[in-house]
Amino acid sequence: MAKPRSTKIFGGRTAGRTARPPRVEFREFQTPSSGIFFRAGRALYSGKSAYQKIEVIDNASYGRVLFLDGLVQTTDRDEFFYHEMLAHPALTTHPRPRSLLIVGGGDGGLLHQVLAYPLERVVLCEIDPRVIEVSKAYFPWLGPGLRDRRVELVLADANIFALGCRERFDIILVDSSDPVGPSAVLHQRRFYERLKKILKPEGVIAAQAGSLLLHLEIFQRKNAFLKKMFSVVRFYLGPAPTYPGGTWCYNYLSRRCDPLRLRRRPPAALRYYNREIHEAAFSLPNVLKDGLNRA
Ligand code: AG3
Repeated sequence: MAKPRSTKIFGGRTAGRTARPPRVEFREFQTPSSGIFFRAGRALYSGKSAYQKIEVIDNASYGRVLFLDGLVQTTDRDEFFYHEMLAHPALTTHPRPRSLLIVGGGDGGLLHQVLAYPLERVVLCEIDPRVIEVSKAYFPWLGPGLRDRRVELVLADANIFALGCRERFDIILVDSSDPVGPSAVLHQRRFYERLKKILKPEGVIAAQAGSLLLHLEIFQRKNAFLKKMFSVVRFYLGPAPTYPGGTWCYNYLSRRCDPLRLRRRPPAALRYYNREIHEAAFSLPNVLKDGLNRA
């Protein structure tokens, strides 16, 4: 698939004919011929870091939207679907989670979810310091999370961090970007081998896997190598209204934990996740079941 990108279109059909200020459209091409757009004023932030293009806009319907290399990462309005589904299935099924590693997640949305549990230590491993700075300025979740005494921020490529890391974690959450493009390495066998080495024997990995509609072939390959590495390899699903295809897939990986044995209540006041959602999320539609069986 061609690399998606965001395009800004200055002006609109009414430009030049009315007194309205020019509007800007920020677009993600989710496929070469389709995508999503957000109208906004000028970007609140737009810059290029050593790793990627970073943009933050304010949209009347979705609030703050963060793009990395033109791909929507998070919006005020719908981030809870994704962040709750990446955090809570692992955290409610692990017998006694004390330490947790987040891979990526520099916007802080996932960090906010996990800090609601009585964890002792949380490491946030983000490659791009500029994502941290920009998110601190424009997303309210990040500042307090980073000031929490339990949190250590490591600015590093997770692939390299995992290789040299001597610590073992109870839970690892992979909040990467798409399985195609620059973050593809975070969906590959070598990376998972490294993660397995820094996971405690009874540990759980939950990882964002990609779009149900667009990444099926990648899931087939991933499932094949994961099955050789972990005795528990499950996919689960959740809504992601602003991501390609609208339904997002996650992996639950463990050597010992049963993803359907809930051991504790999730924090109060979540907006999507609950016990029934948890159980339902592991029921897979035929398109995914059949696709994975074929691999
Ligand atoms: N990480 C997953 C983003 C995937 C979105 N893909 C896309 N828009 N093509 C999100 C990071 C939020 N913490």
